[in-house]
Amino acid sequence: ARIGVVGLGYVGLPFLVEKAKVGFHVTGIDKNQSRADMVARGENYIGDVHDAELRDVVARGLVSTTTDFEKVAELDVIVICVPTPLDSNLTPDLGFVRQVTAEIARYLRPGQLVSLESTTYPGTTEEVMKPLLEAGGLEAGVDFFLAHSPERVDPGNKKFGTANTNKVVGGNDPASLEAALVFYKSAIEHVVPVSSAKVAEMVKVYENTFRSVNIALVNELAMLCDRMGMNVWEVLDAAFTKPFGIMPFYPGPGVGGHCIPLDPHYLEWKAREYGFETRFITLASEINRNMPDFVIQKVTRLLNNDSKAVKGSRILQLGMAYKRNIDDYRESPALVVYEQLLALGADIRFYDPHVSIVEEHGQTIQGLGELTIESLEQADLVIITTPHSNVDYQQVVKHSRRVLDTRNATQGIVSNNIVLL
Ligand code: SAJ
Repeated sequence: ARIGVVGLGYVGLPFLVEKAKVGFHVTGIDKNQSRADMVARGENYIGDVHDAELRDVVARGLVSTTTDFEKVAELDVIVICVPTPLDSNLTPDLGFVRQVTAEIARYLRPGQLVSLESTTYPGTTEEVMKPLLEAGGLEAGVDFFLAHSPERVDPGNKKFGTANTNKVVGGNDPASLEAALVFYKSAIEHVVPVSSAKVAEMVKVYENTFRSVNIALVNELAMLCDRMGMNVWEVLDAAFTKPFGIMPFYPGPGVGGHCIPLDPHYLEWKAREYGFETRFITLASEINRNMPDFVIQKVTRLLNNDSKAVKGSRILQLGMAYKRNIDDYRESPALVVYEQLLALGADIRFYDPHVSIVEEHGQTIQGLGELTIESLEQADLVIITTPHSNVDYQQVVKHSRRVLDTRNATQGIVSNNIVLL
């Protein structure tokens, strides 16, 4: 079968490599010419993809790329992995999904399978994709197959990748489900069929809502423990010794990435269409979005204790990526903390072993090229916002006047100049 993957990002490119690795010819379709060219040259730009694996499948002639949708006519399966952002008032923006689906519809032919992997509200495949794809007269489930299978990529996860993460699959109809199951089983160890595309869509937004709500719960606990003069990390470490009925979540400076802060609002929005006001989603988002402010409050208190104002204080921030051991700083709370301290007049610099430069709001923020003892000693305050594994926190604590650790990255290091979130 000839496979097409639309969207060569952190979901599409790993998927392309996994399918090519098991021998399929895969066509990567992306509107970004430079991405299409890089993939065609076997040049990787996604952290979770092994450079050598991409080079190998390209060298074996199993990969081609294009920015042009007319190649769709030559394919048997087309998988859509384009972003589903929110617009300014937390309303779903299916612009990319609609755009690529309309393009696919122009070249759709009998026998093809189209599968949407982007995270979206329950009903998208049936209410948005299907009409667009049937516009040319072909009928879903009869002339072509239509399915939804949510991506479960966890960027930076070394244990679970595309091939060994259970994959939920829902079809527009039984024939479509059957076709999708055959396709997904060809490169994924365990596939989980469900009764409709809508169920598959709901599964995914529930998964992300589950995370957002539980992260917000520990964030609220962190703020309460701060007020009560208790160590939330000690409370949580002890709570997670319970061998059943609980799972570890930890507080932090906020929730980043383009999934957890955003995807739950797709469900909130769709629920309103049914006259149902969800409450956890809004509440969790508010608490998580408030965490950078909470960090700023703690910074202000710490400097105040040393009779220093934020304005003019030298602050070194360790971590800009939205979570450990990756280079992605989209929606990163660390960036919010940095920008707020800068706005308060702090003399702030950042070091992140995975992020050397930040391009945001048309501005460029240059990070320190290396973490020197001098940069630690010069700082009035060092803030840890992303707990990357490849930073020597012993050295950080040893050479810093004071450390505000928002991620418990310094766990196990005994020192009286560490303050935890
Ligand atoms: N975070 C906390 N405390 C926690 C867990 C996470 O503050 O206990 C923060 C992280 O630092 C990060 C944000 O929340 O800023 C999101 O972290 P995440 O662990 O949910 O990771 P993502 O968003 O990169 O990927 C998640 C996937 N992660 C896991 O399941 C562990 C998974 O939910 C989805 O496959 C993916 O979103 C997606 O694409 O939807």
